[in-house]
Amino acid sequence: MLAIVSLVQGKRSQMRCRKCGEKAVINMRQHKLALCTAHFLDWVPEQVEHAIRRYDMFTHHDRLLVAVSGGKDSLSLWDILQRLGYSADGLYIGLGIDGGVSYSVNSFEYARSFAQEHDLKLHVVDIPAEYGESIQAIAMRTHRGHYKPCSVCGLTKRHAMNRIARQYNYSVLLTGHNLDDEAAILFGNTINWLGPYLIHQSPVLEADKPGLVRKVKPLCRMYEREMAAYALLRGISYIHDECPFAKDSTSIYHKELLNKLESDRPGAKLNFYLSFLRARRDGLFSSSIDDQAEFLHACPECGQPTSAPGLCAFCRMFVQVEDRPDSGQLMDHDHTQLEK
Ligand code: Q46
Ligand code: ZN
Ligand code: ZN
Repeated sequence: MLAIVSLVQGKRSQMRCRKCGEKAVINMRQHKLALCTAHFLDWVPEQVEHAIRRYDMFTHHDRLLVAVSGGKDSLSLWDILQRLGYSADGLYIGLGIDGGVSYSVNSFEYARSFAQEHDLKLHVVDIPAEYGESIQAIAMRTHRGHYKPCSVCGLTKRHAMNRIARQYNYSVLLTGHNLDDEAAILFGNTINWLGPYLIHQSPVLEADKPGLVRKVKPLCRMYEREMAAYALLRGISYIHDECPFAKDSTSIYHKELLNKLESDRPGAKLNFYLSFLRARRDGLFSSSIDDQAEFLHACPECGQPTSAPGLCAFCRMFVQVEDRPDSGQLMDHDHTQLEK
């Protein structure tokens, strides 16, 4: 409970729930809203439902697949979906990451336990078992990412998510990206003026090309701090260790910068992201630079859609031999190169 108390900012002892007057457990300065445990646990699903409807993400008739990593965001999202009455299955992708903390082994255990406790279906893709190599080994062999396997990891996860969603006829794939993730991605894309990535950053990535599954981010308006409080207050067990390769990453540095801004100006992160979505909706980012995404064809090896000539970027990793220059700059079909 100490961790929750520390989430309350400002005049801690006097903070009262705006809805019932009981002692508040969290103060969200960005919303000028303090809430007690019960009202906070009601408020979070209401916010998520609002985002689902606001961005037309899915309905109760869709077949939903949630990508779960064993972390607080994706497990909380799965929990919220149950509470909102959506039925959703899970997908865990084992990457074979150890990093001295048995990261993949432990994160799988949290995802598996959650599914078991709630009697939910969990698909598991074990990359080392299926492809014979961990993502670290692939990164070393192909020289993608200069000993940091994030480029290989992102490509592998996107490939596996789309493959399983298609194979089992899910209509929507959900990820647990929260507002802090989205704001950090947006910040990175903006300071580098990565036009194609800006065009495609959205709470919803439409399945607008054959072979692509619709992807949505129902937590895109939820602060990371709110999701941490939700997981703790709901008693959700999740992996607290970050992936060992997340350390010193650019996206964490961008998150820290945005948190400094947020602490001086509560709501700055949300405003940055929502203003971007409004500008994007109003056509500020022209689609004329989006030509690369127009010509998708089925990869001859795996059948997944790709804009690369010949094999898709994922399959190319397995025919790639030593000293090939880094091909990580090739754009994947969903333009999420900078995402986690
Ligand atoms: S899991 Fe994969 Fe992240 Fe680890 S290897 Fe990098 S991209 S940091 S979200
Ligand atoms: Zn209350
Ligand atoms: Zn392929």
